[in-house]
Amino acid sequence: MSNKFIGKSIKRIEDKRFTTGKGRYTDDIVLPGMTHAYMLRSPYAHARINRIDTSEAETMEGVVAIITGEEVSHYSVPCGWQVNFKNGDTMKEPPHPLLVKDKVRHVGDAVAMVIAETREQAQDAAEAIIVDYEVLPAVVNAAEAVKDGAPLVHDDVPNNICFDWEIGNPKAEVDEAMDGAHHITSLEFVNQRLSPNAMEPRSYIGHYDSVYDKYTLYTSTQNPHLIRLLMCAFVLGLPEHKVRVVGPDVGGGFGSKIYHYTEEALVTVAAKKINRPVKWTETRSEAFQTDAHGRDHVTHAEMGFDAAGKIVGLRIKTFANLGAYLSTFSTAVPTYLHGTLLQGLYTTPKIHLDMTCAFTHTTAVDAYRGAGRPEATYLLERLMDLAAHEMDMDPAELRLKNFIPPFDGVEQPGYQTNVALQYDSGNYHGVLERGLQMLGYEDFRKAQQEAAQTGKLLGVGFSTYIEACGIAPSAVVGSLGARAGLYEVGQVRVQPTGKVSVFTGAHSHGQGHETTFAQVVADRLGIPMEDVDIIHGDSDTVAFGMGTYGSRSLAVGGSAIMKSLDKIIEKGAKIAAHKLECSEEDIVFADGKFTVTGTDRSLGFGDIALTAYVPHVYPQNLEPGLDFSSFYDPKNFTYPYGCHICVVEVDKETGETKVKRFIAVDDVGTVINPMIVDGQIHGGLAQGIGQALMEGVEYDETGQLINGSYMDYTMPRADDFPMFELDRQETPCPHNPLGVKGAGEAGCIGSTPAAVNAVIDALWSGGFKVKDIKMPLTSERVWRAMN
Ligand code: MCN
Repeated sequence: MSNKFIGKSIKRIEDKRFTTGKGRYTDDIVLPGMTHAYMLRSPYAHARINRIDTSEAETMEGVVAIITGEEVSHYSVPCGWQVNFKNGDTMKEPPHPLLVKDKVRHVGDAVAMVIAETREQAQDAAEAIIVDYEVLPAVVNAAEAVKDGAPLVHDDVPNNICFDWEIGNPKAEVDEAMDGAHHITSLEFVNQRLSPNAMEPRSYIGHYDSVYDKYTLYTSTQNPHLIRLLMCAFVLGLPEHKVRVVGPDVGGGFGSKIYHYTEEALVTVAAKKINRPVKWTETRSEAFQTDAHGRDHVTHAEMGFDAAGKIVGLRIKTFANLGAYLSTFSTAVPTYLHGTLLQGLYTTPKIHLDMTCAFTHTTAVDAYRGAGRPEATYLLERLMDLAAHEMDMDPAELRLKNFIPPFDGVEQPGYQTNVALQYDSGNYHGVLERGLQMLGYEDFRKAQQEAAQTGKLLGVGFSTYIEACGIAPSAVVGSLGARAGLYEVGQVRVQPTGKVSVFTGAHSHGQGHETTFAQVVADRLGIPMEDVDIIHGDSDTVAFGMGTYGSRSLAVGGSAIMKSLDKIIEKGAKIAAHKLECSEEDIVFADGKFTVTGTDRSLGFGDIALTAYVPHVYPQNLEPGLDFSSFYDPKNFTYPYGCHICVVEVDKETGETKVKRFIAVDDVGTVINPMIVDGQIHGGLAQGIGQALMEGVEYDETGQLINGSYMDYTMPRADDFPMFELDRQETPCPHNPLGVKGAGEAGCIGSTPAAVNAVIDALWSGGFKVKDIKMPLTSERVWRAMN
């Protein structure tokens, strides 16, 4: 494979349309006869519906139809991942209706869908619907929800517990290790709820073609095929071959567009009912209220150390908030995407997580960039820096002392953790040492001491993280409760003229696949990148796919394409051997040419492509054409890791925090496009530091969402950050053909604890021995911590 494109910062092909306003998003699509829908939503977190009266609304101008819960009461959206209670009982999975008819369970729960000629007419009519609500008490916090007497979200779910769950070593062994510890650092904290804030709000169009009896759903989704499967097999019972799902250009998702949302099924049902297309696009307020949120853990964690600073045990109790209904992957996030990462980068011999997942009167919580892994990293890395303060040790040295030794996964085996996973390859010392070098650690500590003497608070925070991504191995995820496989599909169609169409089941919604996948294909075939077209996002065009999340697209989707490229080259070699009159074994393929070994006799890729479509000139036992499709299901996850270091200055008078430097040294295996990976890391860092210092969804005790707009929900902006200082280490993944690990979430996973640790370190440098400050670390909270 030549490396003309791989490893190069090729500018993103797709950016031409995005930066010139030519992207084609769902809301840009206009179909003949299209109608517009508006959702009437509950203003209360918990209320019984005594009556819904649509009579006046139905007579209003432009109204085409009004759908209420009664009409669609036979449908329910299931969860995609089954988790069992500790005792083996199946998790509680109450119905998730498309529209509520009896009881609303969070602010924004949908009560009716109004369809009209225009969106404004639909909204006007929705406002004329009378709903008689009987308001009930609500509970919004998972740790409170499980207490006796807390208001119930679902009448048949006692104490609101969806399931309890544990992972790690037997609890008694962990207790024993902790009993023998020289020092125990303990921390109670909240990993607060976040809103995903994709730039493009969710948007759907349902279309029904009565001539062909065919449905089309245009949806701003991260995985068209999965939505089709869920909708056909589990929700509406439609024949899958009669349903086309198209995910056109999608303006970001960050996890929130993985799931099958009720409105997707509703526009589909409605389109057939009225025999006209139905478009629904949410407002930004609806996005805050109804796009699945992320995080929301309440945790008590303890880490035990021996006298030399070696970790002897880790004991955790967490309450995870699932919201009012189960979203598609919500149950997997606090369990298999979180508990399995609690080994971190350390040799911790005994680990136990006790997890309780609870329903509350809030929006559903599911995967938000990082999903479970940022929560695990936050827990470990906060404990590490705090332990260093408490034991008066250096936080970098404490980590180096506890790191798993380097291993490449080839000569040295993968590292088996105590929490189920086997890491693939890594050199954890390498990333921290490089980070320290970039920081100029010794000089920083001197400067910090000098600053403290003048009353200035400088702090440094560390975070050395690992994550499991390239979400797949069907065998593994299936055994853990996934209700679908997690392979990927890649089809390579070489056209007779040698131009190449690649169909991938991955879905790009900002990640740059059209560029990076083309880099891989062009290098493998030795052709120009312009000769490669990457096609995704349409279930009628792409054979199948499992979509994009869990930083899986390159490692799993790219590997599926590689598998098909190998088949193309193998068949090409057969054709070349026939034409060059030699044995197939004597053909080598490199730089776009099939050559007879040791000679200068060769045929170009284009020549072979054309020949493949002229069957009478090559062996009769070969089928015509040059077109292969492959399913790739890896052996393991990939395990990127890295070191993030944050330097802050805290104003003693106001508590205001300024990020002065942010260093990130990440190892995402072999890098296909350094510029795109840098962009992915930058975005992730902004979101991770955003969680630490600015963001957080707040509900009051009645369940009102009190910061559901950009007036109140603080998003980080470019001028909140210094230029990020990035570097990389490349330890190839030993089990996929490209040696790549995921890069899409790394920035968001490592950065949050680094930023919080930096503020805490600044406070300690001024003599304020603070253990924790609730995120986001607003100036008020920091000031209160000091005073
Ligand atoms: N890449 C690379 N070399 C590597 C790893 C990745 O060149 N070693 C490139 C890939 O080819 C791809 C990009 O980096 O172009 C990200 O690849 P990957 O890590 O495989 O992640 P996915 O493509 O599967 O994207 C999913 C990931 C997730 S889970 C979230 S959440 C997220 C993210 O991507 N949401 C995003 N990045 C986002 N970026 C944008 N703009 N918008 C979102 O919604």
